Amino acid sequence: MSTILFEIKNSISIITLNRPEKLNAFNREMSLLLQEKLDECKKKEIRAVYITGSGKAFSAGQDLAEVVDAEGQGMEKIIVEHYNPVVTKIRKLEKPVVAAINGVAAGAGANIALCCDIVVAAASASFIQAFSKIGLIPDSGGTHTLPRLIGWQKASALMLLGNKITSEEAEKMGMIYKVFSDETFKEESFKIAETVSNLPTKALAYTKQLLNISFVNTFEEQLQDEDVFQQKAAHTQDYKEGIQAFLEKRKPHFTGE
Ligand code: LHQ
Repeated sequence: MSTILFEIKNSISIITLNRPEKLNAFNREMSLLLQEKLDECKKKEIRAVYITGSGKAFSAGQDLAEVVDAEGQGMEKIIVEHYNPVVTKIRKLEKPVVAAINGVAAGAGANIALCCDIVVAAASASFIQAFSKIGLIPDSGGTHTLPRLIGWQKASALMLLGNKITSEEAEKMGMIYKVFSDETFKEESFKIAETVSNLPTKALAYTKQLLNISFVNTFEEQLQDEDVFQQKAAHTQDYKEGIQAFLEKRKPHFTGE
């Protein structure tokens, strides 16, 4: 069985982390395969990506057995070849990425989840910045993403203490978008992917790019960049359709063009 399951349903790529017996911990194969599949999502026909885990976890982060394996990848390569490319590909992908957190998300597993565009979780899921417990620092962009999501103080405490928090706590502090009951989680989380897959893909991609650069831009620079991207959005077919549908009082049919 492959460590990453990949399926395309309508225009949605479904990526499932698939090492359930290891709580979907990342080994080299899984990290490289995930990168390959994220690259496949650049194809024009894909209009949304849905990432989840198989079994009871989303991901327990790095496979710790692989780190100490003398035959395995040295520590030097893990960040540069495994995690940095994964989170960079997710942020740069010009499609909305929905992370559906079905169970525990720990270490790099948590921070990969948190860099996605919309993060939703099952009520029984949990999040742990597990790094300090094993003498490491939070990676996969966590030290950049988490304080921006929930503020410096909460991020600092969660990263230093390495406490497990429930998905409901994560929702309350703004770390994730929504929690669904375990019973409805699969259906409701997938509905979000379906919804974004039918929206104007290019406008969503521009919005994502604007959010990315807002981390470094001044307010004035951001206003200029909004102008640039708004001009681009106004040249899309979907913009024409959106306006037309509004004026004709009908539902728009967006094609991603
Ligand atoms: C695992 C793992 C795991 C292997 C559970 N590896 N087997 C970057 C740079 C370089 C190096 C290191 O890492 C990184 C990035 C990182 O991600 S660092 C953080 C790595 N992750 C962790 O430290 C989390 C370790 N796991 C846990 O703390 C617990 O397993 C959690 C809280 C995730 C889940 O707890 P439980 O639900 O009680 O499950 P469990 O602990 O019983 O685990 C079930 C099985 O999965 C067990 O195997 P076994 O053969 O005994 O059934 C674990 O050994 C295995 N497993 N995490 N990361």
